[in-house]
Amino acid sequence: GISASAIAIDRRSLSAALPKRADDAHKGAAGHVLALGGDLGMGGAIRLAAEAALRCGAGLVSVATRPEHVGALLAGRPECMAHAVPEHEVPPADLLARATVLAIGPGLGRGGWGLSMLEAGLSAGKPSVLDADALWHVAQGARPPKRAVITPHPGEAARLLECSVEDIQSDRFAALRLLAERFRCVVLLKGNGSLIADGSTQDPTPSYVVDAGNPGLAVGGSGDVLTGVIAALLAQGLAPLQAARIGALLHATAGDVAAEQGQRGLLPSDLMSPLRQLINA
Ligand code: NPW
Ligand code: AMP
Ligand code: MG
Repeated sequence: GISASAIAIDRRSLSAALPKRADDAHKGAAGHVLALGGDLGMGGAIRLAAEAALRCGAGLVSVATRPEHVGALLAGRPECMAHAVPEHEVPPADLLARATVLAIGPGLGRGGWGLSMLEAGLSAGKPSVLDADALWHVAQGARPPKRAVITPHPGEAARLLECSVEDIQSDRFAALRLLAERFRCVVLLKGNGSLIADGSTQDPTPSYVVDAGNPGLAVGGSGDVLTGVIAALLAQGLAPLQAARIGALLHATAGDVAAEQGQRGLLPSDLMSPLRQLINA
């Protein structure tokens, strides 16, 4: 079961979260993140996730998205590999097979294109981060795979538990516990004081509260960056609970660094440079 109190984690937990890179490291050793999402009108969300994965040290990052978004994605971030997935198609099996980790959901959309992208991703059986519209489809009955991290904001948590946002926010620990019990995976309940718990084990496990972050992070695209951060940590070998804990802490702390220039007007893109500094600290 999940305990009712939580262990507070702050930026001191970041030091040595990741081992130093071996001198003879190569890109294949740092994992391959495949990000699935970016339906029409939301191509930026999947680009933010992909870029965050690169800035957090993933060796390779591929994106499968709408054909309409491939040009802009590559123009803005040529380090990504981009694969066009037209309507009524799914990412090719060999692309899914090559990935170490999947990040599914940023800008995925709630239509058939997004659902079949999600189903193809789930069938790959890889460690996965499910966020945003992937969680919309989970609320409709899709099941998170083994070794999944789900990252609902309070609105998504309410949809997953079929209750109101007020119900979630009035007892966030209870919501965390219910999500962990229902979905049997690692849950990160986002917000002011993000909470993390592991529902994949029956053993008593502590939950964690992130003692960092600020309301400057309340801006579209912020959560999409977090998805990429956690995926990069999974790709570099952290277990799902560790990846969620360290990822949430990195993201919130990067938000605090970025907010030194003001909370209003903070852009999710501003998190990239602090993320890089903090993950190497
Ligand atoms: P309200 O009504 O605003 O008060 P959705 P989404 C509630 C993509 N994006 N505390 C909120 O409440 C995402 O990746 C693309 C309390 C509302 O009811 C997704 O794929 C961007 N309530 C897609 O858009 C940038 C909260 O939840 C509902 C809450 C939809 O994602 C933006 C909203 O949630 C965006 O990331 C909180 N902290 N947070 C891009 N540049 O391409 C939310 N709510 O309906 O799941 O919509 O989060 O905008
Ligand atoms: P999303 O709603 O998916 O874009 O995710 C928003 C991200 O910003 C999550 O990581 C939240 O924890 C963070 N965030 C949003 N509002 C706040 C706040 N008031 N204080 C701290 N973190 C926040
Ligand atoms: Mg989001």
